[in-house]
Amino acid sequence: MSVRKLVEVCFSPEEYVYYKNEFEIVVVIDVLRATSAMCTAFEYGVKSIIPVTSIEEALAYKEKGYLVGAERKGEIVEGFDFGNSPYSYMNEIFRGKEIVLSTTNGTRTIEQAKNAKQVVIGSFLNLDAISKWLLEQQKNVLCLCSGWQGKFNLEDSICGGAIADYLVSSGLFQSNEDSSIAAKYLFLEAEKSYFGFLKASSHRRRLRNLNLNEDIKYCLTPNQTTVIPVLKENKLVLQ
Ligand code: 3SL
Repeated sequence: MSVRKLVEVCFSPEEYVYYKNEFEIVVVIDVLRATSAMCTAFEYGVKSIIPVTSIEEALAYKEKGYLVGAERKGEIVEGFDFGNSPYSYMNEIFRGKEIVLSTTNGTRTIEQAKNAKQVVIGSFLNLDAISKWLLEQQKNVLCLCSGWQGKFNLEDSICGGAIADYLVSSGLFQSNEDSSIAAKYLFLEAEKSYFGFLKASSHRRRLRNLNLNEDIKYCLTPNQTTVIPVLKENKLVLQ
């Protein structure tokens, strides 16, 4: 009998320390909105994205002439070209370009995971594509949720639960951790309407207060792209 691979869901980057080393592939998830924005950027022709954690690093790239996005607490940081709205990447100016992005949680999570054998970007937007690709790889997978400033969030956990459920349903993967079981039940409850299920969630509220309801709807609509961004030499590129 062949041994099944592992798929687990880690609820926040702060807990990553308890999981690292066991997993060959880490899927970084920040549904609202960093990893959704990244998937959209690749769908619209961006060549690569350099994720950076600090505003200072982002500024240094800007001074070198790069197109640079920076977001903090949902808003574009003053002086930068764009933030985290997927809609801002639906623009021909990005085609073929290497761009730079710094966000509140998403790029920080990528930084934490960067020493894993493989880091890939997941969201609802590329849910089927990434789930099928992970199944083909036959490696241990960790879905690493970005959460919000170290805390649990619903949307990333549900997306992690969706990926884990797909892999476990194949019979070729298993989950052992309670976080993964909880994520799966959240996903099963939420999948009828992610938008409805997340109505009261903290980040939906935060973004709604910034008039970003359209971004939320877009980010919660699965399978709008088949891109699989991967981290290679500290840059995200297409798989
Ligand atoms: O935290 C992040 O990386 C962002 O996705 C947050 S926001 O959606 O831009 O508010």
